[in-house]
Amino acid sequence: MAFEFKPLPYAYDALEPTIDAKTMETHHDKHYNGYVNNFNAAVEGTKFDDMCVSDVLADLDALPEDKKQTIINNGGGTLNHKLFWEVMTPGGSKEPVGNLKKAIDETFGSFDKMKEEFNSKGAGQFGSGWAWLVKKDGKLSIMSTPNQNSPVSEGYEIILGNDVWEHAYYLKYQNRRADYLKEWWNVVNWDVAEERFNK
Ligand code: MN3
Repeated sequence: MAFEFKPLPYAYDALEPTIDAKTMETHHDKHYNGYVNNFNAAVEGTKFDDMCVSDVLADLDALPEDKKQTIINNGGGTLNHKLFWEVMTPGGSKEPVGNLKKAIDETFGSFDKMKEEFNSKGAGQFGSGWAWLVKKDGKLSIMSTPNQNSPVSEGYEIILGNDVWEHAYYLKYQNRRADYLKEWWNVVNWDVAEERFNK
C-alpha cells in the first residue's frame, strides 16, 4: 500500500503572483515526488507499509535504526508537502474563519500577531525547514522544524505549515525569505485550516 503521489489539486500557475508556476511545478513534480518515492522504497516490505505516513512518523522509536533517518527525512517530506499543497488555494481566503479564528484571537491576541510570530519563526529557522501553526491538547502554538522533521513526531497536530526550504521560493524571491513568508498568507486556504483545527 504505497503512498500515492497525486497531481497538484490546482494548476501550477494558480498561486501566482505569490508563488510562480515554475517553482510549483519543480517543487511538486520533482522535490515532492522524490520524497514520496524514497519514503515508499524505505517502507516497502516492512510493517510500516500499511500504515498512514502520519502514524509512521508519530512513533519514531518504533522505526528500525537502519531506516529511521531515511523515514524521518522522506516520510516527513511526504506528509509535510501533502499538507502544504492542501492548505493553499488560488486567491486564498484571506482570513481565518470559525473556531480557528476564535482560537487564534484568544491565543495570540489577533491574526496579525499570529502572522508576526509565524513569520519570525520561519525567517529565524536556520537553513532548510518549516514554520508551523500546530495544536496540542486543544491549544494552538507556533513552531519551526529543521529539514523535513514533522511536528507529528512531537505529538502535535498540524493546522498549517509553510515550507521555508530555498526550493520553495528562491526562483522568485531569491534571498528574501521574509518577503516570501509575508506574501504566502495571500494563498492560505483557511477553510482547510478550519477543518483541520476542528478534527
Ligand atoms: Mn519543499
